[in-house]
Amino acid sequence: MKSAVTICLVPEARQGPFVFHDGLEAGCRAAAELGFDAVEVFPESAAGLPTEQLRGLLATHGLALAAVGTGAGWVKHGLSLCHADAAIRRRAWDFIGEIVDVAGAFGATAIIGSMQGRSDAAVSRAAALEHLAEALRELGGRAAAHGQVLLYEPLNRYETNLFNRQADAAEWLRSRGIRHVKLLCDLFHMNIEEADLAAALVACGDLVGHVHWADSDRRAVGLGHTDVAPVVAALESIGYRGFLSAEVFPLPTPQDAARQSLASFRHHIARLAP
Ligand code: LER
Ligand code: MN
Repeated sequence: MKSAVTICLVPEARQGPFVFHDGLEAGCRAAAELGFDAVEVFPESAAGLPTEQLRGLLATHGLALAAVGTGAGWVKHGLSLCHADAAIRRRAWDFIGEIVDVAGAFGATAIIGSMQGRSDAAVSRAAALEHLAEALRELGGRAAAHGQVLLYEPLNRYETNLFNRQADAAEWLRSRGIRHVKLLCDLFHMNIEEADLAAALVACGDLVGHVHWADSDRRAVGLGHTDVAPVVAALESIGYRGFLSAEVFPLPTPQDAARQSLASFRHHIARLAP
């Protein structure tokens, strides 16, 4: 497993659960100085990701790009894949598709989290799941053209009513035959929704594609009350080789959150212990 830390480039998401908020250069430098393997970036849009600068920073600092978030489409433009308005759904597809392409060029995945939307009075659950399935099929295929998968992230009940539990999402992906899509298992959301985090990960098996490495209070692992030892054992048991990416609040400071995230990663991934 590999370590990653989040860099947010969206001013509107400054209060969000991201460690670094002061630009790509400062974020990459801090990530590398601490010893992370990779960064995960939350850009304003595909066009808002300065790809040449990012390529240079990754090379200079020996970092990989773990994943790219798409949530700015929701935060800044109110786009979502299940919106009642077909034109807005189309814009959401396009917004995500462009990020899939830019991430794919770096050998990285794109994340669908808050862009999934929710069912409501205007969109029934059945209709919302049809919209989601159609989008995941299309965008998963687009990721596959880059040799990547697309990441779908079940969120807690306060953020979506589509899928809150990992195994429900896994079963749905399998039953619909949706390929090239894996799950982003965020330990913060899972702490709210799962009876047993480790069992949920085992049930998902090879559909686990990415992990947000966060404690129960969405601070760095070790600053809340989630017991991550069984989580790591479960990930090892299913042969997970991907990223544990710190998507947490920058508390008490960004540096502290990053340092604690990496320390907890090293503590629990024994072979990487210093
Ligand atoms: C995004 O990764 C996520 O976890 C959502 O809750 C948006 O904050
Ligand atoms: Mn997350």
